[in-house]
Amino acid sequence: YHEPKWWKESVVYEIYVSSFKDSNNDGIGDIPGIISKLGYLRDLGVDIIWVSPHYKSPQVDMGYDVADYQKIHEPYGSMKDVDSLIERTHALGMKIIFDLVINHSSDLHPWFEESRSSVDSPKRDWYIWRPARYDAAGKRHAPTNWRSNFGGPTWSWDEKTQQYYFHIYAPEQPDLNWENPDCRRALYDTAIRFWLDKGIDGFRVDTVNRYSKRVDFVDAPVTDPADETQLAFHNFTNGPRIHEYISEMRAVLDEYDVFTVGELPNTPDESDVMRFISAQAKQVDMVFNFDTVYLGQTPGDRFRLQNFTKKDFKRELTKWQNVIRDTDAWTTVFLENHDQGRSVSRFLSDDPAYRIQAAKMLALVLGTMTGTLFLYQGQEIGMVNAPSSYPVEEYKCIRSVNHYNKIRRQTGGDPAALKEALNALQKVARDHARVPMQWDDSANAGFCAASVTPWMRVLDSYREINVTSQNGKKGSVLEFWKTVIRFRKQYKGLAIYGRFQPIEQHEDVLTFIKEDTDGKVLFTVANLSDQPQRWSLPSSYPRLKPSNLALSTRSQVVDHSSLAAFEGRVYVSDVL
Ligand code: TEU
Ligand code: CA
Repeated sequence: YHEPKWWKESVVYEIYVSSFKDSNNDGIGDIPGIISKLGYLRDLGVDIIWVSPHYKSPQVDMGYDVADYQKIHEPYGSMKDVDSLIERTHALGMKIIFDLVINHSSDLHPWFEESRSSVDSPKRDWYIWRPARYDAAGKRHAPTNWRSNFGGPTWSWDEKTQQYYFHIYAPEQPDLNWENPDCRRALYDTAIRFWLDKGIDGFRVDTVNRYSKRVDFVDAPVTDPADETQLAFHNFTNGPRIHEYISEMRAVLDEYDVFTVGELPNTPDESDVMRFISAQAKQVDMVFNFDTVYLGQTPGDRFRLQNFTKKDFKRELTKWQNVIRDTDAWTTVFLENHDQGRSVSRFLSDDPAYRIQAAKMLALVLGTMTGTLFLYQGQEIGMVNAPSSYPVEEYKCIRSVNHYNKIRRQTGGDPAALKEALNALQKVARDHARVPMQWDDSANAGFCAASVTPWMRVLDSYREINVTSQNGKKGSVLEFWKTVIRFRKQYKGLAIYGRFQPIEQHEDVLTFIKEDTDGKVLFTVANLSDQPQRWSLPSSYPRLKPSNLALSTRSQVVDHSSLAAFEGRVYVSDVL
């Protein structure tokens, strides 16, 4: 049903530059560090590497605040290093994509410095400026009551020119004004063409649905009277001109043979999503939907945790499989990235008794789903969240720090409230994905020399969870991922392109069928719980037999009707 394309069949691996591998022992990962690990990635079965923002940046939001689209963040290396990264990746038969962050820039980008210099600046209109509002008492207020994504208002006051500028994220990340065609053209040239001319193979497009805002700037309804700002992402997500802008950008990308994956926050609605991913609409080739990773979080307040069930997890995990099934649209398969806690900790269990089984079971499930498969560094070895004993000072992400400080301010430092805040960080902070990669069991986990202090503390779990101890070791998470990736490619007609059919057997067990055009069948069964469960091969698919076992998270399968805690299996009708 889905037209085959190289980027649909590829396994993409996200590299978070600052935490992947430090080559020169300054405690910060770098481009030469990535180059030194390309062989490892190829052996894992990776086809495409996605490099997190490596551009010049003051790093208020870890490089998602770009100060120059054509310069390299100095601690990461030089332009020569990046050129050779591209060349070496291609020489090993892999492709490479960069992160495209053009909804906003850094406040230190020369464009913003020019824009803020005077109301008459030729670049004034490249950012979003509005006058203040004044109440009856003459007190100054922001143009709207909208809340930004990292907490606090979406507007910051500029003393010099006596106006507010708009920012969805931190005040140091002013939004570019996409309404201005000169600004758009400058972005296409400096941020897109410049890198595609160097031969990269596409982009991961940051917050692709936020370029167009409502420009009438009306207040959001007051849902949180205690707060000075209100939940307002509807006003700056999927705005009125969004598809016009993306079409224009797509025409630039189509000058090259590349692919794009867009990030689609706050867009649960199927028809909204289809407008981005249907092949006919020619917007982006696929998007990241966050339905699964939002589980347990409250919209607009990530750290207000809620309970969720295995049933919820199954529903969200399979949502887009069902939606795209009979369409020309394509999707992504992922559970981790640099903004999320570790999947094993978030959705299953990182108890040492279970975490290996759980990580392998997720590999098997993701590996048989339709969509382009994305892995995040460390996921392939089953890395887990920092433990609850991890002190709050170790959390570095702007979002985590802002949240904790807000609770401290609001409660006057109430110990119970702070404990709850720390508990939320331990579950869903972005920091868990940003700690150094665990390469071996030497001090600092082989990320940097033992004598160096890495920019983020290495998790103590590196002693048990690291690449060296798993590489070549039968039964390890890493070897299992290699097996799953090989399997996925060998059986791509089923695992990648097969028609998805959910089968419901038990609340805590995920079961689904994939069928190809020749009538071959794949069956995935996965126990999401820490209890043994019963299951059966679906009788409506008589071609499936116990002897068709193709993949299993355990070395020995004794019983074809029960599963141990977190066990998973795949059966394929023509495997004998
Ligand atoms: O994130 C976009 C974004 O809006 C996230 O807050 C998203 O809603 C959330 O991660 C889903 O759980 C991107 C980058 O991935 C992030 O690292 C940046 O901080 C952000 O853009 C700003 O550039
Ligand atoms: Ca370094």
